[in-house]
Amino acid sequence: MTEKAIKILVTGGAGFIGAHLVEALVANNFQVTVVDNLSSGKLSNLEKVLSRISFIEGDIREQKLLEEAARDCRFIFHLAAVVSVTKTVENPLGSSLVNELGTLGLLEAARYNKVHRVILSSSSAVYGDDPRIPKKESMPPCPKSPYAVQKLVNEHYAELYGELFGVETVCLRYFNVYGPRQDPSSPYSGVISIFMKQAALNQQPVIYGDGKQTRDFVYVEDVVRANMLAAQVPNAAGKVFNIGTGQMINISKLWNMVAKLAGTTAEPEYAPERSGDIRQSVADIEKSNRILGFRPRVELKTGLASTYQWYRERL
Ligand code: UD2
Repeated sequence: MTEKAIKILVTGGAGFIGAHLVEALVANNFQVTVVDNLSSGKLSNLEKVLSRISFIEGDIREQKLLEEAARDCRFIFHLAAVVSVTKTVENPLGSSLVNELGTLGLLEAARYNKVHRVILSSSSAVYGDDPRIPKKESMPPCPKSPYAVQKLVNEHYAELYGELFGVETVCLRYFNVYGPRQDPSSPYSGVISIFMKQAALNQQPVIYGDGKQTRDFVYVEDVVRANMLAAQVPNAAGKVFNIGTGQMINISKLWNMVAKLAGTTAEPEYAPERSGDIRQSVADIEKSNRILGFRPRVELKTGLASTYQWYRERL
């Protein structure tokens, strides 16, 4: 992707993942428009590229705004969403207006503007608590939260827009994404961002449950590359892909790695397991490897080190 002046719309471009993607697109000389209502994203995430993009502070529930923002765009990367599972449980209707109807509006804007391809951010949440691992795209979805239902509905709409209207779509099911700029401020923030903050401040972390639950942590730069591949690879259209590393680590071991990096001896406090917590999660990345050519490049140790450096400079 090195052509000049191709127009690209990124919704949620001021968010943690979105801003990394925008930086990569700008570095490749694309003409980028960002739509973000700054409800969870921050303008400071875009500070390095703000003078080189068009930034629209706006909401994906505004159809006219989407239709204008998508004008002449060849690609749309759709990352805007209510990203907190808890918030969608507290407010299923309100979150659905953003996560479901907002996405439908975006697909309409893509259809209306004859956008070549839309890349949608989905989630491993669609697998729910099916205990089988690794998670394969062919497994029946088992959504256990409004968030997961909303993401799954989007996947269905995406496929349908390809079939009915010829709008190419690709859905990426992210596993646990981490890296610089992830906001550690809520208890439901990504565990790595929380551990980083606690380690840097020499605070005691809380581990929910026995710490033996596992996750597949994927570095944000690898997620950005997955998005770029999803835009480029011809036969990715109409498909859903897991984006993880295929490796899992348990939460106690994760804390040990972070503590070692930070040189802290703080011992975790163990608290009761969170309700609805999934025991084991790891992606099967055979399909994304085979079709997208996706191979995660950043090992956990390396990704944690660069993430920790970022937090240490800021805390
Ligand atoms: C991830 C996604 C969520 C959804 C879900 C689908 C993130 C941030 N969240 O939730 O959006 O897609 O997967 O299954 O990627 N933990 C601790 N101590 C802490 C914080 C967390 O022990 O201070 C544990 C937590 O109980 C869980 C694990 O760490 O077992 C990971 O927690 P998380 O909130 O980072 O992500 P997860 O997998 O629950």
